[in-house]
Amino acid sequence: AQQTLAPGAALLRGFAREAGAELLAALDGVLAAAPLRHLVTPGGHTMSVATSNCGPLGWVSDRRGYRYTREDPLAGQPWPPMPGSWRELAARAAAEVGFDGFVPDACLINQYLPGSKLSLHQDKDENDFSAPIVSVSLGLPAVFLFGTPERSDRPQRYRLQHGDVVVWGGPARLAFHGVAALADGHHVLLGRRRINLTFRCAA
Ligand code: MD5
Ligand code: FE
Repeated sequence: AQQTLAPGAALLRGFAREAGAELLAALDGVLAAAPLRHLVTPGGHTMSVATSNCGPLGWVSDRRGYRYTREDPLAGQPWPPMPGSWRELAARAAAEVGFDGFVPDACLINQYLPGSKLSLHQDKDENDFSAPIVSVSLGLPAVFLFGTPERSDRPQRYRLQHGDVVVWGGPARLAFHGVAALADGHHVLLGRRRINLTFRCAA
């Protein structure tokens, strides 16, 4: 079942539910090579969400700005490879809503603990806005805030649960969005955590 949140934004409820445990089996290895860290924004705020990356390119932020890099600045090494099971799941989800041949070159990993949030923002550090972004929610549920390309428009709220996948493309690609402070809880596979994987074509 596919729910259209807005033109270009498709919610595939439970699309990654069956693969969830297999996706998570690859997570520890990725994070051992590229540990989660709290990035600092150009404005000097430390993000409450902890992030890492895998794949050829990874998204980073520091006082100098936001950008994609080939190396993890923490490890001084290339980002770890994107697990095949992750890339395939993302490609299947994209194809399900008409984006055939989606080959992401970046996977951003966001970890939310109770209280972590992501303020309203646009994703515009990628070079090609015609490619979609695929987002996979795992662990604790979160309230996703989904606005429009206009910052002042009041966002709609959607509860995203373990296994939910959203494909953002077309006119939704530059919508303002964020995640409300994570409520405490317990998930059988992830405990007190929410993990979001976002697959992108950054180059
Ligand atoms: C998250 N992450 O739940 C979200 C999922 C980020 C981020 O926002 O930048 O790391 S990705 C949601 C997304 C991506 C691209 C477009 C839109 C939403 N949108 O149009 O709303 O950690
Ligand atoms: Fe975003």
